[in-house]
Amino acid sequence: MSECIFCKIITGDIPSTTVFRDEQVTAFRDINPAAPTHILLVPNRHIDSVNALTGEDEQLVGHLVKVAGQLAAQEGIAEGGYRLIINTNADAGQTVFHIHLHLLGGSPMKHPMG
Ligand code: DGP
Repeated sequence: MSECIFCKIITGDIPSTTVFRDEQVTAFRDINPAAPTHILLVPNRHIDSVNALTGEDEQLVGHLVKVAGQLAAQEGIAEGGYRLIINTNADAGQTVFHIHLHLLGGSPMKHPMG
C-alpha cells in the first residue's frame, strides 16, 4: 500500500475535510491553513510533482485549475481574488510528494512570492 499521505486521503484511509471529488480530482481543506480559505487539489492518480508530468497529463492539469476556479467561486473568493500555487521540490518547500495545487484566499496577500 502506498505510504503517500494524499493517496491515503483520496482512499479515505486518512480523514480530511473533502470539498470536491470527481473521477480525476479530489479537493480537501489544508490541515494547516495559511489563509481563511486554503484548499488542496490533488489528482486521484499519484504523481510526485510537476517534474513528473508527461504530455498525457495536460488535460488533468487543466482540469485541476478549472476545478480550483469553481471552488474559488463556491468559497466566495473569486471576485476578491485568490492565489494558486504548486510547490516543486526543496527550494519551493514541497513537503508532500503527491502533486497538489494550493488554493489560497479570503484576505489580502502580500505580492512577493518568496
Ligand atoms: P507543500 O508544502 O506544498 O508540499 O504543502 C503540503 C500541504 O499539505 C501543507 O500545507 C500541509 C498539508 N498537509 C500535510 N499533511 C496533511 C494531512 O494529513 N491532511 C491535510 N488536510 N493536509 C495536510
